[in-house]
Amino acid sequence: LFSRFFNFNNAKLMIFKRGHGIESLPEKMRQYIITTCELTTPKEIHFCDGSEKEMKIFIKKMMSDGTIVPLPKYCNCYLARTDPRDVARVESKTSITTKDKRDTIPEPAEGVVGKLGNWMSPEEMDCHINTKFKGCMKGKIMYVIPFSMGPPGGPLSKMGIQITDSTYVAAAAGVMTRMGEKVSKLMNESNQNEIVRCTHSVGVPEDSSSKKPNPWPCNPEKTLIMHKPDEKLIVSFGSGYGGNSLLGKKCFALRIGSTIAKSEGWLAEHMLIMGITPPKGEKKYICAAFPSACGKTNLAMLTPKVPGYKIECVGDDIAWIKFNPKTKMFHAINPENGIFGVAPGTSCASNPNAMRTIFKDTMFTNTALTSDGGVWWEGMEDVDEGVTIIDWHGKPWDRKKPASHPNARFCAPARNLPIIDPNWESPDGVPISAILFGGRRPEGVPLIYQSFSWEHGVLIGAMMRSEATAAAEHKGKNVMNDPFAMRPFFGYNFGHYIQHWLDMPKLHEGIKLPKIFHVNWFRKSKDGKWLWPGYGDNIRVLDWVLRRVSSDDDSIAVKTPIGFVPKEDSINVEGLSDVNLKEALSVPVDFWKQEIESGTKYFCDQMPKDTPDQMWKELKELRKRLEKG
Ligand code: SAT
Ligand code: MN
Repeated sequence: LFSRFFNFNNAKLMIFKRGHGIESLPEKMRQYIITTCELTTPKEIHFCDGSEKEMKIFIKKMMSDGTIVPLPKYCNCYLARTDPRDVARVESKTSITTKDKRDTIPEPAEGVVGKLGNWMSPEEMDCHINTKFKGCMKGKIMYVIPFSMGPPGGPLSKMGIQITDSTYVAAAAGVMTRMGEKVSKLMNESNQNEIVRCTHSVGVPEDSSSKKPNPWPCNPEKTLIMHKPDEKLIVSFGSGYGGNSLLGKKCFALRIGSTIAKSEGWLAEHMLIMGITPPKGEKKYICAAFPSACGKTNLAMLTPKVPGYKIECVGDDIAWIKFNPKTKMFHAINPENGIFGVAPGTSCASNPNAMRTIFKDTMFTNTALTSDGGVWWEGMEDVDEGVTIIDWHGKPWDRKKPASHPNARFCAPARNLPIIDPNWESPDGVPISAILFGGRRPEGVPLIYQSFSWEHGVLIGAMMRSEATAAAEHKGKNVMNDPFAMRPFFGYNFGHYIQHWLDMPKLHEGIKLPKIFHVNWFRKSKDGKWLWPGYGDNIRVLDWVLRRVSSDDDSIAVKTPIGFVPKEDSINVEGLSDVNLKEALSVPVDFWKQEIESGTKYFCDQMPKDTPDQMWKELKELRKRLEKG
């Protein structure tokens, strides 16, 4: 192997620990690395061992080439500023490759543009790989990162190898995944065909004659994020940002993950996982799916405003959910190892637990910098007097534009979270009692309602809509369909995905299914004021969920056409001043008739042939209930 590298491109192998290098990997992975090396021609290879010493090397390199600046106000924290063209996921450049297009995306009605993902042919994907990646790592270090999603070796965990030419990505992968030696050893004992291969390049080779280092190389014109589920292959070019480049996250854990989950009978979802212990009751775990930048991180680490409740966080973004034959329940793991949260809006008032987590061992991206060596963003408490602010472009802040980018992020190890759940690394996962769907709905959608059945709950997930956020390239505040909060992350045809959810009771005999709810913290009154305080007061809503889960207590619920809604006095509003719970819980019939029409139109337009019959049936029953009033 060594000689092959030297023969082909003179790559210098940098292997930090003898005996645990690339030569220790299984054959298929070695071949993958060799082929990628031959195509991309890096000057060096760095096989990541995941050690602290290695992280220090990454940090030093990024400081010297200007990718990051240190934040002396905190402990081991840094700030990266990206190229302003590379600040969010690019959904329009993200595709899935299957032989048959219909396996990837539903066929829309004639004349309708499909909005449920992008398909690319195998030929086109091969062509992009061979042209875009040819020589793209010239003059650069190629990092090889063996990683595990979920506790290494666990029954719900999966492994991958990421190749990248970005030191920032290698460092972030060390926070967001379990990476290094422990995993590469495990790879030899596992089925090689199950290891997901993830190739990434920022798409800018280094020219030895260039004078100034480019602190954030990227190639926006040529950016593409491609997936081939059949080969468990992810190939990403041109972007160094978040979900485009940390391939273990959305690309593996959700897109490829959902295809594996489909074939193995489980669910890979865009959901937080949290434990809730009520004052005298039993601890329960729930999952919740909201679109990107709708407060999943805030809910996952909520500080209850009502005393006596205990919240513990398992994960804030992704859940792998599998039937456990012993408990007959769904159990979930958080496949990630870190938190990649939206910074703007995070404060001691909105999310004190995040604020206790992120000023240690954290990499910030596109936040503002303060003159006392800290960070700042919109929504954070004011800086001390005399402290000045440099905006996310690195210029003195002129206060006319945001100081921090709206999709600015913090990337912190999950273990630093003071309320991390004691079972967060349990290889078998935690038992799930309820699933919450939600989104930003300024109008019509009650604070909370509960589905009548699993199948009705699936319809609620499928009809989810939310105001667009800064996590992707969409502009404005229009309400968009985001079924299951998975629209940007489906790895296969959404119609088949719905069917897979519907099949759960059939696939797992005797399963005690989680109860399904829909929440909306974002409803506004006619004069534009929030109807619900949100944040720490959301515990009042979670308390109702727990009571419904524990006893199906009908005395606390009212049946409405759209589902069970809390009886007004069953939500504790003690200590809240101007909350109009009646309005927050109301189910306006005309709004809901429209909602059904737009839901029906969505299915008819987007997947006339792939919508499962059960969905049409659920829609029909919902319509009937509403008409009866
Ligand atoms: O940029 S990420 O995809 O990692 C974050 C998100 O959109 O949820
Ligand atoms: Mn997310």
